[in-house]
Amino acid sequence: MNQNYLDIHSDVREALTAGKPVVALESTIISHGMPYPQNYETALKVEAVIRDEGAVPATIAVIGGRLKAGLSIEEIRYLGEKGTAVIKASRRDLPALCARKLDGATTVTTTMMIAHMAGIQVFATGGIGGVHRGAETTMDISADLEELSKTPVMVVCAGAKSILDLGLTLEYLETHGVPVFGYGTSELPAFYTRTSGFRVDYRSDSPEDLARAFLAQRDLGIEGGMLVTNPIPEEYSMDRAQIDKAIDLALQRAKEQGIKGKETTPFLLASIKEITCGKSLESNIQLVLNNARLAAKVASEITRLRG
Ligand code: PSU
Ligand code: MN
Repeated sequence: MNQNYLDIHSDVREALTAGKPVVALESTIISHGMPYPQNYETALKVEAVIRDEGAVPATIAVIGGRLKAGLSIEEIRYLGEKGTAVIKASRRDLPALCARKLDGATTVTTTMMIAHMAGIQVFATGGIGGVHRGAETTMDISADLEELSKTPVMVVCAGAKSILDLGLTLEYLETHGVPVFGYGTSELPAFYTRTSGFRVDYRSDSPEDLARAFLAQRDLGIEGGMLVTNPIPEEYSMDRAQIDKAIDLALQRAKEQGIKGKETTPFLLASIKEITCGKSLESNIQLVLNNARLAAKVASEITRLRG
């Protein structure tokens, strides 16, 4: 049984039992997505934003082989300090981590899995993984896309970075039946920028509309989740030419250094941060807070409509 491996934090358990809104958060963004101490500070700020909206945050990770839905402040600090020394845990990593009682930072994939085991339906993050550029030869496609097609969790993100092939990522999601919504936009946001030139399936202008779509997906018995893409606030969005240049340089470095497999995404993210002299970090923090706010609103609508 899942439950033999799962620890649900008491605040999260109480909220779920009382039918109150809960928002899941991932931990790879803490360990691999940002440097210490900004990662730890941001993780706490994101939780605070969710509480301000009247929902309960559940940061998810694997600690000592236990699947954790909801972490203490000490556990968040521990993951932040340990950083990239924590194993980046995707679906294929859970068996070994649980059996060997190891720590793991959950990606979008494993955060969705553990959220679902705990009974949490809404999850906020920064960016999702997708189809990498050149995937026609490398076959590097993030497990996040497969998980979205299997697990009934709504993922609120700021789109995907153009380290990926955004067109192929949308094609993959279409094939696997994952609905992609744009919040206040018809265009897929590209993380640091509000636009990408690619269209989403549906524009949505309210948390209630998103909640209704999610509930309809459940009522229809359609497996899988949905992707809500929320553009970075205008004042924090970055200059496209600057970010494109940084991405090209990062991709070139990865190629030169022969970076492969699970190292690819963290390597590219860290290189972009270095190339933009940390400018991208503030944008990254702000878009995560923005997504957490929206996710809490949608989670509240889901509980209201269901209640
Ligand atoms: N993209 C980002 N920031 C991130 C990630 C992706 O802009 O932090 C992380 C997420 O945890 C995501 C994972 O689920 O990387 C995808 O990794 P991969 O491409 O190896 O599947
Ligand atoms: Mn990959």
